[in-house]
Parts: sequence; C-alpha cells; structure tokens
Amino acid sequence: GSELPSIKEYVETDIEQSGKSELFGIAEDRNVIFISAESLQSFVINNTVNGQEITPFLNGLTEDGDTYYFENFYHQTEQGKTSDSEFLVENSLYPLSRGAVFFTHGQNEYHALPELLGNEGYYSAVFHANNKSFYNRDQMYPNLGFDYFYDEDAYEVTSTNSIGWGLKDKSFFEQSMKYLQTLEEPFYTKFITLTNHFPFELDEQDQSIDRYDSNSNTLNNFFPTVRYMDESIEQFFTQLKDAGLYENSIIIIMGDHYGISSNHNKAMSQYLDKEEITPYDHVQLQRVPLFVHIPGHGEGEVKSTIAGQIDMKPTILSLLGIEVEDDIYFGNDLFNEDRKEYIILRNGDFITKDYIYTHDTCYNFETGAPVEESQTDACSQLTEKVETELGYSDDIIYGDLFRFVDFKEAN
Ligand code: GP9
Ligand code: MN
Repeated sequence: GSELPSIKEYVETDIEQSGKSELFGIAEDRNVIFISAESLQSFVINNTVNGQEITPFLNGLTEDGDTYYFENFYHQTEQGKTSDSEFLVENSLYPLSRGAVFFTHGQNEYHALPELLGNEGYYSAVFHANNKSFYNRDQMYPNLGFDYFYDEDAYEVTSTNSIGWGLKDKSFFEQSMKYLQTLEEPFYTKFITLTNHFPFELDEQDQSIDRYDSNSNTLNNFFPTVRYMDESIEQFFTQLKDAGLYENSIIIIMGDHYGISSNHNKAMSQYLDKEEITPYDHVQLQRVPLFVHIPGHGEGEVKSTIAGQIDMKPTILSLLGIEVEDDIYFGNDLFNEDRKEYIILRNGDFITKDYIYTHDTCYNFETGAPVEESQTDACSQLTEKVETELGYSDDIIYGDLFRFVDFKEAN
C-alpha cells in the first residue's frame, strides 16, 4: 500500500470540503429509500413524445417544494452498467474502465455506505427481482455491509406479471411493501427497477403513451417503458404514504446509466431535432436524473450544480447528519457550496460549469461550440488531475488498499 499516503493527502486537500452544508442533518434518523431507475436519462424529463408528456410524475417532482432536482447530474459507469452505478453510490470510488468491479474485486475491503450507516444503527436492504448471483450481488452486497437482499426468490413471478428481464416494476414495488413494512427503522433501502431495460419490451395494456416513430425500435420502445416506470414510482409513493413510511423517510431517485447508446444517434438526432449528435451532445446525453425528495422540507428547487454518482455517498451521509472522519472517497456533498468543480466520466472525459472535455476537444458548456485553441488551457489544466484521480481510485481497487487503512468507526 505504498500509494496510500499520497492518496490520503490528495483526498484531504483536493476532495474534502470545508464546513457543512445547510442541509447537514436535515434527514437525521429518517429512513432512506433509494430508487435506482433503470436506464433513465435526463432528456426525457420535462419533455414530450408525439405531443404527450413522458414522465408526468417525475416532471411534477421537478417543481415540487419537497424535492431537489439535479439537471446536470452525470452517470459515471462503464461496462459494469447497473453494478457500476451501485459501486459509485455506495463507495464514492470510480468503477473500473474494464469489466465489472462487482465481479473482479468483489472480495476487496470497502468502507461503504451500508456499513457506515450500520454503525449508526441503520438496517440496510436491497430489493431487486433478479437472480441473486447476477453481477455477483450475493457476494458483493454483504461485503458492502448490506444486511439483506430481497432477490428474485422473494417475489412471486408469473407469466402475467413479468416481461423482458422479469418482474414488472409495478408488481415489484407492490410486492416489496410487505417486506419494507417489517424492517426495523431507521433503514437504508435500495430498490432497483427492471422494466425499463433494453430492449424495452412492454405489454400492450401497460403502454400509456405511443411509441416514437424512427428507424430505431430501441428508441421508439423506450418512451412507453419510461412512462411505465414513472407510473410505478408514482404508485410506490402512494404505497409508502398508505403504509405510514413516507413522512419519516427521504426518497432518492437516480438514473443508473444511459438506456439509448450511440448506435441510435440518427434516431436520437431526429427526436432531439438536431442535425447530428456531436461529441458534446453525446456527453450531455450521459446526464441521468437525480431527485432528492425530503417530505415536509418545502425548500426544494432545480439545481444546476455539475454533479455525478460519485457524490451520492457524501451527500446521503450529510443529509443524515453523519460525519465520517478520515474516510477515503472522491465525491462531494452536493449541497455544500465548497465543491470540486468537475465531474469525471470513466473514459476520462470531464465536465465543469464552463467546459466539457471529450475527444481531445474542449467545448463550451453552454453552447457546445469547440473552444478556441488559444483558450484551451481551461481544459488542459484539468486533464492531468483527472488522470491522477482516476488512477488513485484504481490503485485502491487493484491493490485492495483499504486492507491497510485503520478507519476510525464513529461512536
Ligand atoms: C440486472 C439489472 C440490469 O440485475 O440490474 O443490469 P444492466 O444490464 O442495466 O447492467
Ligand atoms: Mn441498469
């Protein structure tokens, strides 16, 4: 672990934020209900298809006083897709540039959110109606400190309540309620949806809006399944209220990664009414929605902060009023003004409030125009830092460096 001292110093000087956010402790002792929304991308939010709203419920949340909506929140996943997004959220470390870290380094020592919350008296569980060994979750979850995994076997899956990858989201949330109601509070729970997954199959009777019309069936099918997920989340909010679990919880909804790959750029440019999808547009399409819903809060707003999945662990800890000393992580509390000014994608691209760097080109964040050669310093100043940061995160994973860290436990 010879890199550890430099990594610690980097985290202390370049990552750690000074002071606390105004929202520190706002959700102290509340339950956390985290919804990992499969393939949900930001371009559908407050948008229409064939003149119809795609996500009426989530659109309502963007205007809701109890909700913060982050419009510039990026997924940072690679080949491990959903599992990479889980890894980012729980650890505030980057996934690997190849393979799924859930598989390749599932036995490592981590200092993950479920474990830290466990130290504070939280019970933690994951709800996901897929085979428990998919992505090595049955090994990885206990290692991250999750107390229980309600996998496919916890659900009644029939030919009528399933499609595509398995149990339909509406039935998934409905069947989860009986378990959720038995959990000891406070709890940290993660619900991973499944219906809005490539190739976006949906039964006719579950389609509330029409398919799109383009040369890509993938994009065409995407909109009705996104709407189905929107409805299933709305229904879940109602179920939480009916069960008396809503008021004393915070609900976080986050898209896990893109659903529409660049193979569908032609159809995507048609939908977005653009001549072509530029490398800049491609990066902007990596935005996934993040909603932080705090019942009774009343001060929610739309946030344009440049943010990413790496930020979830410190943000959740701060909302719950939990301080962890000498932790090692690469994200920031999204509600703290003192923030890192960049978000790094796993391929080395990065985003700041002024620039987007991709394909060796520095683009203006607002206009998408390539920045003039004379001004590209703005981006090149960060390229080295970006490599350092990704490298440190990789060092931790490849070297299993947390074996050598004596994390002080709270309490
Ligand atoms: C599998 C589900 C989907 O359990 O999380 O995984 P993905 O294909 O999106 O990575
Ligand atoms: Mn996924």
